[in-house]
Amino acid sequence: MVNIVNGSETELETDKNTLSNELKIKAHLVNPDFEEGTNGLIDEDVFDAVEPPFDRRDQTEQCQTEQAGMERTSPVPSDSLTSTTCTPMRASAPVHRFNAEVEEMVQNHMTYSLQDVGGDANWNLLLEEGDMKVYRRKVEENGIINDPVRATLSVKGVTGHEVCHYFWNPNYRFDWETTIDNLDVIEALSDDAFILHQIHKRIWPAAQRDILFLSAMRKVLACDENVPDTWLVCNSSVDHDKAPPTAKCVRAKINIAMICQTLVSPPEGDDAISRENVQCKITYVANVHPGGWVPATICRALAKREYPKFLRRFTAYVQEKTAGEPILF
Ligand code: B8X
Repeated sequence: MVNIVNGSETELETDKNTLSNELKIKAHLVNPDFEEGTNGLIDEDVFDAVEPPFDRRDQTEQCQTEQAGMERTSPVPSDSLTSTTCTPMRASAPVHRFNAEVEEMVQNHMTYSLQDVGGDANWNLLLEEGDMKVYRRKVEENGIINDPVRATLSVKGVTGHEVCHYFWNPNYRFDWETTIDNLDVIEALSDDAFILHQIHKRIWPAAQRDILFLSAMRKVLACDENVPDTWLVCNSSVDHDKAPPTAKCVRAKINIAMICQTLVSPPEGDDAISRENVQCKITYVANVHPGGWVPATICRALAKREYPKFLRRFTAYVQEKTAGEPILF
């Protein structure tokens, strides 16, 4: 298990063998968006317009992974839309104890998450920027906001395999993820699945959140030669004895997928395929249950601001990392 804190660089040793490729996870530099004492992600005017802060914890309070009682949780249910997408099972896959859950999640995302929600009155278009569209469906359960978010966008010059590689591999997390304080690799399940613990930066006035999740990358072969293969990463909450919930963080629950299909336009004449001929069609779906009450206005303002910001930053990062590199299909 690796505990990543600011300023240190560590190598990952796992309970099983050392990972096939060593992971040196760089420390997260302090991010100017999160100067201590400011209200972080939400503008003052948004905050002033909502209920008085309901959580008066000291803003300097950090949450640590401490031994505490385990509680059984299950992943936040994925959004249920019907689809006729072909979903062949994977040809061969490293087997681990969560394999069945991963296969079920992959099937669900391939069946439901790729459906276009643009014409669905239940989904509100939050933002349209170029070809990026971010939709949200309003869901409130027992007074707690649990809005599914769905985004579609195309990224020029990169493949679905490359997008999933940089999204899944924790080695790169601090390069593009600006909303986390801490990242632990709890267990390496196989060469395409980890269990990770992330402590997210506090979103004042809400209590600090952490998430414990299975992160698995998969390639789903298309069953029709006219349909591209799909690469996807599923991040879904699990329990693990080594990272029980603590009193100092509210444990949010996630069911998130980055689903990618590579589109290739034929190169001129006999030219080899270059990055000018490829683009990645992304469908990003996020179900985040905050784990406890957060003012609806804060939750919704946060999602409206943070998901587009994350998608812009992350996709630009992949373009930058792959520029000039051989194409990974
Ligand atoms: C989002 C929110 C909160 C997350 C977790 C979150 C966690 C994205 C995971 O796509 S990811 O799997 C990338 C790995 O980090 C992932 C977002 C707070 C709940 C009260 C906790 C909500 C605040 C929203 C948000 N925050 C950051 C980025 C996007 C959206």
